[in-house]
Amino acid sequence: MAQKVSPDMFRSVFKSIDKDVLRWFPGHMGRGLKQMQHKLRSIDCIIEVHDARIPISGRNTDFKYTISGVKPHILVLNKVDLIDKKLIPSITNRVKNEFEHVIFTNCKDQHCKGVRKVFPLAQNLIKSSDRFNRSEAEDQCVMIIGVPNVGKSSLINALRVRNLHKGGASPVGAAPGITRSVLTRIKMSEDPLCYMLDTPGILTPKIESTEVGLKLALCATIQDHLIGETVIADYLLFWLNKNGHYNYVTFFGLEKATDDILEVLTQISIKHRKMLKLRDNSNNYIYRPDLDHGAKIMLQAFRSGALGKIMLDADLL
Ligand SMILES: Nc1nc2c(ncn2[C@@H]2O[C@H](COP(=O)(O)OP(=O)(O)OP(=O)(O)O)[C@@H](O)[C@H]2O)c(=O)[nH]1
Ligand SMILES: [Mg+2]
Repeated sequence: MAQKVSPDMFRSVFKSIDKDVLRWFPGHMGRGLKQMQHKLRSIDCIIEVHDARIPISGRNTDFKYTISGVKPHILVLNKVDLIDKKLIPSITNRVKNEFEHVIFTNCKDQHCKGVRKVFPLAQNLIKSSDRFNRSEAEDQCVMIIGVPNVGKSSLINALRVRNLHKGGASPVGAAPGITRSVLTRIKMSEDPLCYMLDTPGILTPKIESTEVGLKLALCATIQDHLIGETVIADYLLFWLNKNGHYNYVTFFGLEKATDDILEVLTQISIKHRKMLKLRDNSNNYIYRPDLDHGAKIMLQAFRSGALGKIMLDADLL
């Protein structure tokens, strides 16, 4: 890149947006939370899964009061393949006051060492806990909780394959809200007899700030259409410029780094030949770049890791 760029050349704050659009608490989440509370008596350990790209932001802190209480608790930061591994010690350090046990996982990797640690750690914690009302129960039950789309069902499937090599899988999908109710128990091991319970992703009904809401949206934990792909893509552009990540310029074939989302989306739409066919005032056909499609491509590039390894909470460490 010929031009010398630095973060102070770009916006320092993101435009304010209506906070109501960031709130997503559909009926299945309220029902799911009730089902989870109902099952609590039969749970020995809680595994909370969150997205490693936002290790500090967007966790549902209400879980501590409504779900986990005094049960052994493990924080699994999943999608570690999408962040720079060098950040793992500082993330662990940042969350250590809240979580004694933190494991980083990539559930898409069959050989992930983090995934391998989850089951033995849960076993140890259950063994060393007094299990309250369940001290007589022979089977163990672990509940997997977290906000939508962080990989809860993927973790269950990765663990299930590892320990049993058979049995029913939990449905997984790229959009948030795939698991919609507390599902039947999935057997993790025969000896000791241990089950896992998948649950629907549950966001906090009150998101603390616009920035947290937009980070959650960028990581696809809130459905895109609620906020709009263009707004989320604009936040991504803002974040990339502010944090000095300019590889989007070459990736999307732009001339230079820019703060103008319309310029970026126009270029992406043209490059991908995504055009809208419209009629002008004289009723002739004209073609215009499909900016919504451009925004979808831009978000997909971030979410798949094609824009590089990006940890959105880097400034909070
Ligand atoms: N890159 C990457 N993607 C992952 C990983 N784990 C899961 N995914 C993807 O993340 C998406 C969501 O996975 P799910 O397992 O359905 O997430 P969930 O938390 O059960 O989602 P809900 O049931 O909707 O709350 C899917 O597209 C998975 O393929 C991971 O470690 N790395
Ligand atoms: Mg799920």
